[in-house]
Amino acid sequence: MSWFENARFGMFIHWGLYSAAGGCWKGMETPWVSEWMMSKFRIPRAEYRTLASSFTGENFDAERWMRTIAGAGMKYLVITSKHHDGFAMFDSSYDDYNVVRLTPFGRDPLKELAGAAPKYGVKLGFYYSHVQDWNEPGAAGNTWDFPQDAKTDEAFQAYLDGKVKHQLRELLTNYGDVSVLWFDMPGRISCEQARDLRDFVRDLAPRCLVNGRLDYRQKWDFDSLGDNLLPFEKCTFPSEGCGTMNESWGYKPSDHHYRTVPEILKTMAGLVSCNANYLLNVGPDGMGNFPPEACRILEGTGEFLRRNGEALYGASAPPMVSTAHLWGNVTCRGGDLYFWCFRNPGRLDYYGIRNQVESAEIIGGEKVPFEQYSRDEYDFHRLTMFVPQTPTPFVIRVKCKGDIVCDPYAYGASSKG
Ligand code: FHN
Repeated sequence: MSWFENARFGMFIHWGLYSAAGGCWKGMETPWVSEWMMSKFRIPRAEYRTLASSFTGENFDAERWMRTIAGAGMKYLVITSKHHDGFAMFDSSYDDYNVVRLTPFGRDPLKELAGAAPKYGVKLGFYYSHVQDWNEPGAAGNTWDFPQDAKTDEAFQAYLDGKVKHQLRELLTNYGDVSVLWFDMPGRISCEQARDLRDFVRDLAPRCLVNGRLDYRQKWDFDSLGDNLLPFEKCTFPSEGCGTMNESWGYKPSDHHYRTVPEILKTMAGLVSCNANYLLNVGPDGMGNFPPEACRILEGTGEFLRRNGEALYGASAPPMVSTAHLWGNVTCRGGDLYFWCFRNPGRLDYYGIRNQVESAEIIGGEKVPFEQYSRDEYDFHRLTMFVPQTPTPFVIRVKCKGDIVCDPYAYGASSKG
């Protein structure tokens, strides 16, 4: 798990046939996320597959994607190898319903990404929709082509033993080191079926991590938090939160609800200060372009992390109970505390540190004057920082003598700000 817990920041990519449609079907636009278009419009599978002819991928360049990912400060990538529509974004011998056989693009993007990833120090993971598959009669989801009463336990098991295992074997044997298998929407899977899939993955790729959405009754290798949710307390198990930059996971050109860079950084801080990774989604279009708004956000995170990365990589929640404050969040690495400030509190009081504080400074900026006050008989310790005017967001590094020793139940911090 150590690479995963050090990495803290990864890219999620939703890329599939739906990317070529951008949420529109026969002049109608889905009000929902674009990758659910087939289900929301109950598009017959025979018609949906015609979308393949407009998936050109002509601007796809694995090296460019990897440069963007690494440049944004991300350490791993999880890309849809098969989303709920059942379309394989890799060369699968299971059937022709895949990107190589059916689209004018005709290439295997996962192969090209697997080739480029090591050069950029990016670990590769595959999203795989294991229960929903709208192209298969025995899988969950498609009740417009296949009657619900045909979805028997036997049919579902046959789907798992057939398509799912066949394709997982391909993914885990043809693409070098796969670091994560990211399952989603476990729905009807039983404990035994989930365990069997996990064992299947372990046998083929012992080091590949499996996320908690394999089956919600267990957390598996790491817990997948809810979409676009922040934990409200520290995670005690390796965890990851995933989120969108706008609303849709798949490409949807009409969705301009992009968060700002400080908002994205605030989500990042909210997650890592609770011990969770951040998997941030991009939905490229059918030609393989990242939306320009997404590129601007990724440049912004990269720029921030080139300066402040020490507050993120290998960092975790501080030992204090509270990690979230009105001005921002606190992370910790060894004897250093990092105060991610999204508004300047002016005077910042932080309670509970028993160590002697050696220095406080804005990373890449000014020193922060501070004083410590304690009443040992009450185990009362307060660090007061007088934060100079500086543009937000910024991070204050507080160096303590030795590893942090604290009164974990101290308030953590309060401030006038
Ligand atoms: O239904 C999917 C959705 O399309 C998207 O893939 C997200 C990403 O976490 N997962 C499901 C909903 O939770």
